[in-house]
Amino acid sequence: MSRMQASSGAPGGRAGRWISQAVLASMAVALAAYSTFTISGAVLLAGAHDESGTIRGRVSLSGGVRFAGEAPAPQPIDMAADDYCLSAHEGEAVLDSPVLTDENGFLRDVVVYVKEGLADGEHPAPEATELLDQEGCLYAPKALAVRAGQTLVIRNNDATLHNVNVTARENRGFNIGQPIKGIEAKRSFDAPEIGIEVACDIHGWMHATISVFDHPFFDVTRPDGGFTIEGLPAGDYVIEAWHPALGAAEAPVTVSATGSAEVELVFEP
Ligand SMILES: [Cu+2]
Repeated sequence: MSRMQASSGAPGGRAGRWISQAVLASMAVALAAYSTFTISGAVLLAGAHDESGTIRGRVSLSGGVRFAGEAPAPQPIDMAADDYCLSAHEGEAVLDSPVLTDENGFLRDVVVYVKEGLADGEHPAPEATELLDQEGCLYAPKALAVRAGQTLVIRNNDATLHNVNVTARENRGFNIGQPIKGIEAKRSFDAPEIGIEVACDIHGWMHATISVFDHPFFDVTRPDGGFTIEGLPAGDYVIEAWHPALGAAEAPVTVSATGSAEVELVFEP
């Protein structure tokens, strides 16, 4: 864990603060719900539950709904350097910003993960692959999270040349050219690392990050800033939110088995 802690706050390095934590669904609520239709009792009740808790939350800039437009306004990307990229977005402006929020200040593309409190244990990488796509001369997603050892497919879905220049600190970086539409490369990362940088040297606006975890307890925020981390044993944890331009913010969370803890993480510009 120490390696992850050391690397997580490094780029940007600014600490945020946590605002509130409320444990919502308690055992009492769950039991009350079951009592209305449970006749045969304990067996049904035990079988109906997955004995693990969930952390749900949102990540925002300056406190979500109290947001007053602190994020820089997204600017149009100038794709004039490549006719293919221009034609891929004919008639539309492609807007981008290092910090993307919705109208209420909730942040997308933030990596949220359990930083402290997990019991020691092996979590073998899943068979399922993850995809980093290049389409319309943009990365999709801009923030990707994978498991250590998991196969990452990197695909060029454009009829133009991209190169994929990956700069890592704890893992081996690489730089590959992908000249043909539909071409795929497979790679994996061995060590946990937050915020591995991905860039295309041909199209200077193309940037993404890959974060690598040796456990499954992480998520990347949706456009509404929301995230969900499921399957946690009951216990006390520290979760951290990391964003390449904003740094890290953390919060303590208590999770009850079969319960759901609600957290809001806030970055202050
Ligand atoms: Cu490119």
